[in-house]
Amino acid sequence: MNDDIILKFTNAELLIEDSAYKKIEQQENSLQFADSLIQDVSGSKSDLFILTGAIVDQFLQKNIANQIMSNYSPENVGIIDEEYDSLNKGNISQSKLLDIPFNFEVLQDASKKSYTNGEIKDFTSYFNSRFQKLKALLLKKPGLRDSYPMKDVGVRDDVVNVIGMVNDIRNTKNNHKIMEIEDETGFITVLIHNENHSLFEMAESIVKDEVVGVIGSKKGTLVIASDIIHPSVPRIEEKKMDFSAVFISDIHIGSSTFLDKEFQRFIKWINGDFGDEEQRKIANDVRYLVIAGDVVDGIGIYPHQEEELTIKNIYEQYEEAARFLGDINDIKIVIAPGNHDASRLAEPQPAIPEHYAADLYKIKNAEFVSNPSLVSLDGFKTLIYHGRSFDDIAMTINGLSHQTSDLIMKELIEKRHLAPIYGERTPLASEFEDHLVIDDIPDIFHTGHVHINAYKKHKGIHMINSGTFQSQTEFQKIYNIMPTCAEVPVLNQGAFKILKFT
Ligand code: D5M
Ligand code: FE
Ligand code: ZN
Repeated sequence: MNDDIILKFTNAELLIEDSAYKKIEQQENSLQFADSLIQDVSGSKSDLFILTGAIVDQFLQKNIANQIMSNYSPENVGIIDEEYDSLNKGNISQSKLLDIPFNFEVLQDASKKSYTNGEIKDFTSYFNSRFQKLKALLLKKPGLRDSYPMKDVGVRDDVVNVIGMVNDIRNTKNNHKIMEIEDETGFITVLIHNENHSLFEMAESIVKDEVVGVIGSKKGTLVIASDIIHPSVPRIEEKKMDFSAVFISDIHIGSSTFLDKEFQRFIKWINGDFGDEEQRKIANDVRYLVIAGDVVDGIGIYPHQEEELTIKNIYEQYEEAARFLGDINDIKIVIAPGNHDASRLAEPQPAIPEHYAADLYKIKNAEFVSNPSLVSLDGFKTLIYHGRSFDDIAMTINGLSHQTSDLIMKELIEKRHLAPIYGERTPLASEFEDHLVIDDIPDIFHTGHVHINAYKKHKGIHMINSGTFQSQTEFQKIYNIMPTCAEVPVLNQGAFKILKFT
């Protein structure tokens, strides 16, 4: 690698992906090119820390477009437009329905962004990406603007002010908390005293591998925390919603506990053919149906699953799903995978592969996205995540459970990460970039997986967990999980409603 190029990006505090590096190196005057690229990305408002190949491409295209525009003259205007259009095609809404003006856009999708080559260095890159993204968010917090590298904690006399990833957090014998955090330069041990009641209570929900800011004072080799700061979100301005969107997940088609009749009723309702006048009125302005994973029950997901399957073939399960969803008229259907679907299990899960779900892909108004993904529904940014990490959070944080997924969602929003705990039940792919960081603040956060409805508005964000169309399974009986079946959350012109199909 050309060290001068790398140095420029290091100085600008930008990580650079291999593919981006190669593209830059190919440029005629690569160092100058690197300078103008750095200037361009530093001027943009986004929180960018990893320079991807795609960003270099965009920059290249923008430069070509600028050149074309600077050649503008009345005689060649037609050609300019044509060239300019073709340059910008990638950014245009991905709506397949040209006759109905859906304003649908996929804003973030990890399906085709897997850079993993299986080497250990990817694992380091993954954590580095997580750390850099979250650190940049924390650096914007007033209390952390003066934070400094951890290696300096030992040599400075002033207030400790650092940002680090949590290596470990545990209770001491005297019921204080000890937390070890690290950054690129070192690590420190932080004591959270139980007499600092509010801080101690807040620290109950800190988990391994999240990134926090710590303000405190030194006492020997320890740092006594006076404040711990999460990346968090500001209160968002709520927009006026003049349409309705329906949120479901965990349909589990193919399972003997799939609620066939109830799902049929739901499909009839969404088409305006079922329910009382009020319910039909709601159906009438539904423009979007979002499905947050576990469309089918899958095969080989848990031991002896075949005994609980009525459709024992994955292709046929998706064919059945297509028979139901194919009946839906004039509504855009956004489909993300869950842990029962035929996608890679490690998150981010790419969209359900067409190979397994050919008939679903034939539905003209269906869109397939990754888990997680961010889409825009007529301007409403919707973060879709199946919710596998809820198992880890419910197991780790006292007071949180599958029944309180709204509180779990709030924790994830405040931590700005969808699956902070590494190495428990949620398999995370060791990608170059951490796609589970919540970079962009959504208007709607939709999850599933726990099979229990929940709703809360947090700082203006609608947080919705959609229940299930599967009755209680043998597994859920053992864990005493009582699912909410066939009760469907709807954002009806901005108001949260639940429609029952039982
Ligand atoms: O998840 C169905 C339900 O089972 C949901 O409430 C989560 C719970 N579940 C699933 N896997 C686990 C593990 N490993 N531990 C605890 N609870 C779990 P589904 O994804 O539909 O199988
Ligand atoms: Fe499920
Ligand atoms: Zn699930």
